[in-house]
Amino acid sequence: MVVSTRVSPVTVGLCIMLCLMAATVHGGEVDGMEQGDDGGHCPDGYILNDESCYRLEESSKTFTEALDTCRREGGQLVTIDSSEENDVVTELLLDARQPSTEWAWIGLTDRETEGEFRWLGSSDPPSFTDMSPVIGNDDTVDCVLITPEFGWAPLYCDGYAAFVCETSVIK
Ligand SMILES: [Ca+2]
Ligand SMILES: [Ca+2]
Repeated sequence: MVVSTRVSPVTVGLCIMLCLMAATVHGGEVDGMEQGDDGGHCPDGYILNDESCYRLEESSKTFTEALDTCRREGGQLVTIDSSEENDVVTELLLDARQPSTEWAWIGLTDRETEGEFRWLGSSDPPSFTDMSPVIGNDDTVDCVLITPEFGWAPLYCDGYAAFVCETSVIK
Protein backbone atom coordinates (compact mmCIF):
# COMPACT_ATOMS: atom_id res chain seq x y z
CA MET A 1 0.00 0.00 0.00
CA VAL A 2 1.42 3.34 -1.02
CA VAL A 3 0.36 6.30 1.04
CA SER A 4 1.26 9.81 -0.04
CA THR A 5 1.62 12.65 2.42
CA ARG A 6 -1.66 14.03 1.11
CA VAL A 7 -3.67 11.20 2.67
CA SER A 8 -5.52 12.62 5.65
CA PRO A 9 -5.40 11.01 9.10
CA VAL A 10 -9.15 10.42 8.82
CA THR A 11 -8.70 8.45 5.60
CA VAL A 12 -5.93 6.40 7.13
CA GLY A 13 -7.98 5.87 10.29
CA LEU A 14 -10.95 4.71 8.23
CA CYS A 15 -8.75 2.32 6.30
CA ILE A 16 -7.42 0.92 9.57
CA MET A 17 -10.92 0.30 10.86
CA LEU A 18 -12.04 -1.36 7.63
CA CYS A 19 -8.94 -3.53 7.55
CA LEU A 20 -9.53 -4.53 11.17
CA MET A 21 -13.19 -5.31 10.56
CA ALA A 22 -12.26 -7.42 7.55
CA ALA A 23 -9.61 -9.30 9.48
CA THR A 24 -10.35 -12.82 10.56
CA VAL A 25 -9.55 -13.62 14.14
CA HIS A 26 -7.12 -16.47 14.50
CA GLY A 27 -6.15 -18.27 17.68
CA GLY A 28 -2.55 -17.68 18.67
CA GLU A 29 -0.21 -20.61 18.38
CA VAL A 30 1.55 -21.36 21.58
CA ASP A 31 5.25 -21.94 21.30
CA GLY A 32 7.24 -23.94 23.81
CA MET A 33 8.97 -22.12 26.63
CA GLU A 34 12.09 -20.32 25.57
CA GLN A 35 15.14 -20.71 27.74
CA GLY A 36 17.45 -17.77 28.32
CA ASP A 37 21.22 -18.12 28.70
CA ASP A 38 20.90 -17.52 32.41
CA GLY A 39 18.13 -20.06 32.84
CA GLY A 40 15.38 -17.45 32.79
CA HIS A 41 12.34 -18.25 30.72
CA CYS A 42 9.13 -16.77 29.38
CA PRO A 43 5.49 -17.72 30.01
CA ASP A 44 3.91 -20.00 27.40
CA GLY A 45 3.21 -18.20 24.16
CA TYR A 46 5.84 -15.50 24.78
CA ILE A 47 9.14 -15.14 22.96
CA LEU A 48 12.32 -14.19 24.78
CA ASN A 49 14.49 -11.28 23.75
CA ASP A 50 17.17 -9.77 25.93
CA GLU A 51 15.60 -9.41 29.40
CA SER A 52 11.95 -9.33 28.33
CA CYS A 53 9.24 -11.60 26.98
CA TYR A 54 6.85 -10.60 24.19
CA ARG A 55 3.58 -11.94 22.85
CA LEU A 56 1.52 -10.75 19.90
CA GLU A 57 -2.20 -11.30 20.43
CA GLU A 58 -3.84 -11.51 17.03
CA SER A 59 -7.44 -11.05 18.16
CA SER A 60 -8.64 -7.45 18.13
CA LYS A 61 -9.46 -5.56 21.30
CA THR A 62 -9.76 -1.95 22.43
CA PHE A 63 -6.70 -0.38 24.06
CA THR A 64 -8.16 -0.86 27.55
CA GLU A 65 -9.24 -4.46 26.89
CA ALA A 66 -5.79 -5.20 25.49
CA LEU A 67 -4.10 -3.73 28.57
CA ASP A 68 -6.36 -5.78 30.86
CA THR A 69 -5.41 -8.94 28.96
CA CYS A 70 -1.69 -8.24 29.29
CA ARG A 71 -2.05 -7.49 33.01
CA ARG A 72 -3.89 -10.77 33.61
CA GLU A 73 -0.82 -12.48 32.14
CA GLY A 74 1.44 -10.65 34.58
CA GLY A 75 2.63 -8.02 32.14
CA GLN A 76 1.74 -4.81 30.42
CA LEU A 77 1.20 -3.51 26.91
CA VAL A 78 4.69 -3.41 25.44
CA THR A 79 7.01 -0.46 26.11
CA ILE A 80 9.61 0.13 23.43
CA ASP A 81 12.77 1.86 24.62
CA SER A 82 15.18 1.35 21.72
CA SER A 83 15.32 0.74 17.99
CA GLU A 84 16.43 -2.84 18.75
CA GLU A 85 13.29 -3.44 20.81
CA ASN A 86 11.24 -1.75 18.09
CA ASP A 87 12.67 -4.23 15.59
CA VAL A 88 11.75 -7.17 17.84
CA VAL A 89 8.13 -6.05 18.06
CA THR A 90 7.94 -5.20 14.36
CA GLU A 91 9.23 -8.68 13.50
CA LEU A 92 6.48 -10.23 15.62
CA LEU A 93 3.89 -8.47 13.46
CA LEU A 94 5.63 -9.34 10.21
CA ASP A 95 6.05 -13.01 11.19
CA ALA A 96 2.34 -13.33 11.99
CA ARG A 97 1.41 -12.40 8.41
CA GLN A 98 -2.24 -11.91 9.31
CA PRO A 99 -4.42 -9.03 8.09
CA SER A 100 -5.29 -8.39 11.75
CA THR A 101 -1.65 -7.87 12.69
CA GLU A 102 -0.76 -5.06 10.34
CA TRP A 103 -1.40 -2.86 13.37
CA ALA A 104 -1.06 -3.57 17.10
CA TRP A 105 -1.48 -1.55 20.29
CA ILE A 106 1.62 -0.62 22.28
CA GLY A 107 1.55 0.90 25.77
CA LEU A 108 1.87 4.53 24.68
CA THR A 109 -0.80 7.24 24.99
CA ASP A 110 -1.27 11.00 25.13
CA ARG A 111 -4.58 10.72 27.01
CA GLU A 112 -3.27 12.76 29.95
CA THR A 113 -1.94 15.73 28.00
CA GLU A 114 -2.59 16.05 24.27
CA GLY A 115 0.62 15.83 22.28
CA GLU A 116 2.70 14.52 25.21
CA PHE A 117 3.04 10.79 24.66
CA ARG A 118 3.95 8.71 27.72
CA TRP A 119 4.41 5.00 28.36
CA LEU A 120 1.82 3.56 30.72
CA GLY A 121 2.98 4.04 34.29
CA SER A 122 5.62 6.60 33.33
CA SER A 123 5.57 10.40 33.51
CA ASP A 124 8.82 10.77 31.54
CA PRO A 125 9.03 11.47 27.80
CA PRO A 126 9.90 8.32 25.79
CA SER A 127 13.63 7.69 25.35
CA PHE A 128 12.96 6.35 21.86
CA THR A 129 10.17 7.09 19.39
CA ASP A 130 9.16 5.90 15.93
CA MET A 131 6.11 8.14 15.56
CA SER A 132 4.97 8.35 11.94
CA PRO A 133 5.44 11.75 10.32
CA VAL A 134 2.60 10.87 7.92
CA ILE A 135 -0.23 10.15 10.33
CA GLY A 136 -1.58 13.09 12.30
CA ASN A 137 -2.43 13.42 16.00
CA ASP A 138 -5.25 15.29 17.70
CA ASP A 139 -7.34 14.89 20.85
CA THR A 140 -9.55 12.22 19.27
CA VAL A 141 -6.68 9.79 18.73
CA ASP A 142 -4.71 9.16 21.94
CA CYS A 143 -3.65 5.50 21.93
CA VAL A 144 -0.71 4.33 19.83
CA LEU A 145 -0.42 1.47 17.34
CA ILE A 146 2.78 0.06 15.92
CA THR A 147 2.75 -0.66 12.20
CA PRO A 148 5.57 -2.20 10.20
CA GLU A 149 4.63 0.11 7.33
CA PHE A 150 4.34 3.51 9.01
CA GLY A 151 5.99 3.21 12.41
CA TRP A 152 3.85 4.37 15.35
CA ALA A 153 0.49 6.05 14.91
CA PRO A 154 -2.22 7.24 17.32
CA LEU A 155 -5.77 5.92 16.90
CA TYR A 156 -9.08 6.13 18.76
CA CYS A 157 -8.56 4.30 22.04
CA ASP A 158 -11.86 2.43 21.61
CA GLY A 159 -10.85 1.20 18.15
CA TYR A 160 -10.04 -2.49 17.79
CA ALA A 161 -6.58 -3.85 17.06
CA ALA A 162 -4.20 -6.69 17.78
CA PHE A 163 -1.72 -5.94 20.56
CA VAL A 164 1.67 -6.85 22.01
CA CYS A 165 2.14 -7.76 25.69
CA GLU A 166 5.51 -7.62 27.46
CA THR A 167 6.46 -9.40 30.69
CA SER A 168 9.67 -9.78 32.64
CA VAL A 169 11.74 -12.92 32.24
CA ILE A 170 10.91 -15.53 34.88
CA LYS A 171 14.09 -16.37 36.82
CA1 LIG B 1 10.18 -3.02 26.88
CA1 LIG C 1 -3.76 12.62 20.76
